[in-house]
Amino acid sequence: MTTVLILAVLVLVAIAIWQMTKIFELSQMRAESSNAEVASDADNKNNGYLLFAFLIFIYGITIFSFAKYTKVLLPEAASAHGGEYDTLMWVSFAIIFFVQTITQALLHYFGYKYRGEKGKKALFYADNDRLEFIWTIIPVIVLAGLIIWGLYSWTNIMDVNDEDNPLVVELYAQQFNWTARYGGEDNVLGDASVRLIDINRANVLGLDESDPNAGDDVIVKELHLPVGRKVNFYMRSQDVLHSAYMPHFRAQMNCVPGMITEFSFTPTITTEEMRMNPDVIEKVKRTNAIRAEKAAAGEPNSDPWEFDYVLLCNKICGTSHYNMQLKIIVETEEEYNAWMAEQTTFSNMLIKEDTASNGDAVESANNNVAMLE
Ligand SMILES: [Cu+2]
Repeated sequence: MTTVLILAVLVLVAIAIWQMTKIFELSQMRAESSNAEVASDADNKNNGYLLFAFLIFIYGITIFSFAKYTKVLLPEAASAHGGEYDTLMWVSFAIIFFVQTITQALLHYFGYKYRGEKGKKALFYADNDRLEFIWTIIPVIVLAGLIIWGLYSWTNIMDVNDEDNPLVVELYAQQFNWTARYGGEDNVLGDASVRLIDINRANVLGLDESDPNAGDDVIVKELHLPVGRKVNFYMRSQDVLHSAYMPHFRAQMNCVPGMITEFSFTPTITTEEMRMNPDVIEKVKRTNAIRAEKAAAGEPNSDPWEFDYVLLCNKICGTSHYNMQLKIIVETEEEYNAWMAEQTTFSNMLIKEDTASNGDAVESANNNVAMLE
C-alpha cells in the first residue's frame, strides 16, 4: 500500500513539473505564434465527445458501486423507529439519484450541443418567467416535504419519555471502553459524578453511595436487552467527546463530559432472530471466508465470527477509538430476567470502608474491577 502511495506521489510530482514547464513555455511565447493555442472546431468537437465519455464513466461507476457495495449496507433495522428512519433515508436517496441522473445527462449533452464553432454566435436570452417558476417551485415543494417529514420523524425518535415502563440504562463512555449500568430493582439510576470515582473501592462509575437509588444498580460489561421493551438510555462521558452508536438499531447520541444525554428505542428483533436474517447470514459467510484465508496464512484476528449487535464509539476520541465497543444481546424477557438475576448489585460490588484500610482491599478492588473488564 505504501509503495502504491509513493508511486502515486511521484507520478503526481512529475505531472506537476511537466505542467509548470508548459506554463513557462507559454509565458515565453511571442504574440504572433500564440494563435496555435486557440481551440479549433476539431478541438471543440473532441472535447464534446470527451464530455459524453465522462458521462458514461460516472453512470458506469454508479452501476458498479450499486452492484459491488450494496451488500455492505446494514441489515433490516432492529428497532421500532428504525423502519421509518430507513424509509426517510431511501426516499431521499431515490430523489437525489433520479435528479442527478437526469441533470448530469442534460449538463453534458448541452456542453456538447452548444460547443464553440466558427461563425456561431451565442443567443442573448434575458429570462423566462415560466421556466424560472418551474425550477423554483418543484425543488421548494420536494425539499419542504422532505424537511417536514424529517422534522416529524426526528421529533418522534428523540422524544425520550417515561411512558410504557421503559427499562433505564446508563451508557458510560471513557477512553477506551464502555460500561453499562441498569437502574436495578427500582429501575432508577442512582446519582453519579466523575468526582466520586474511587477505584480502590471499585466505585468505577462514581456512584453516590448516599443515594438510596444507587445500591441496587447493576454495572456490566455486556448489554442485555429484553425484546419488545422500550429502553431509555442516559449517556455520560468520563473524559472526552464520545458517541454511542448502535447501527443495527439506527441509534446514535453523543456522550459529552459534564452532561447527561438521552436516547430511547425499542429493540424488536432478538440476536438469535437477527442471526437468521438472510443478509446477516451472507455477511457472516463472506467475513468468515476472509478470516479462513487469514487463518491459513497464520495471521491474527482470524477466528470465525458470529453476528452480534454492538455499541460502537462514533467520535474519533483517541488512539484506541476503533476498538471501543460493547456487545449487545437482545433476548426474550425470561432470558433477560435469568441473566439479570445472576448480576451483582453495586452495593455488593463495592468494597466497604472498614475493609478498605487493610492491604487485601486493594487486591479485592482490583478483582472487582477485573470482573468488569
Ligand atoms: Cu470514544
